[in-house]
Amino acid sequence: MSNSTSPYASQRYSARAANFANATAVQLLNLMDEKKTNLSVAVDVTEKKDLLRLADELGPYICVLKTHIDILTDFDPSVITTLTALAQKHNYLIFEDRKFADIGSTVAAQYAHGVYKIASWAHITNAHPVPGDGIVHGLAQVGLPLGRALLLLAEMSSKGTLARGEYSQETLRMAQDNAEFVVGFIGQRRLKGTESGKEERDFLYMTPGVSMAQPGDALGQQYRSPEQVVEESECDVVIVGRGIYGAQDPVAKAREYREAGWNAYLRRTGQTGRSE
Ligand code: 5BU
Repeated sequence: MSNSTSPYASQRYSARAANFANATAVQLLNLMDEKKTNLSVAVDVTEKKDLLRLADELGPYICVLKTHIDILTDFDPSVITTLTALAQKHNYLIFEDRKFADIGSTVAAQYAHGVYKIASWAHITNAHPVPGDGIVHGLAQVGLPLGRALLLLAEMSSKGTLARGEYSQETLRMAQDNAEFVVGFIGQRRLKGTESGKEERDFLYMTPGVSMAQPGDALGQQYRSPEQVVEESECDVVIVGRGIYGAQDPVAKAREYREAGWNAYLRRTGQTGRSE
């Protein structure tokens, strides 16, 4: 077992479900242990046929499907109907990586309305904390009645990110004050609850910028391995994009990443071996 900085990092996902009041967080933690996966795939393709095919093929290996719905060139509402059916078929959650960043009143409208009606289908979405608590309150007005969950961007994977240090600690404080709806973070490491001066509580950490093959890309992306993310940095969900959907055989790659992420979790939590 690693030298844990958080009492929650050494607990099993399903045991941690009891630490959350939010039904979506509870569902996610339970299904991760059931399916034996802490892998999320970022399916950043621009045609609906590719998105839906990958969602179906990769579904058995993932706990979360991460979307950027606004990069589809041929979006229509049937995409949502099919994505929702696939999520049920394969028992995973959908995370729309929308990165809301405006005042509460505006984000509430962006979340509920427009072409995509994100709140109506995305179990999880995320927001930058930069506007202050109002962004969380605005999104919660729409999302909480629907049982949705929010992640705050505490850190980013990209080179030169301004989301660090005190900014990240303030993000933790914002989550602690709004924990009914904010179930965790997009981040690169588990933040210590006590650093914000508040009582330690459990949050989910989902981490993009993961590759077993590349150190980064030409546009500032920085990659780390599943082991670094899950064991060293004590994050919970490994998010992989091009490393999986860009491979010749995405299913084979998804299996590899799932195995690496899951074994790192087993080691972190002191469980030995792996039962398929
Ligand atoms: P990649 O192909 O594995 O590099 O894709 C990473 C995905 O995660 C992509 O959808 C990004 O928009 C997303 N992402 C990220 O890379 N880094 C971050 O800090 C955040 C999101 Br927040």
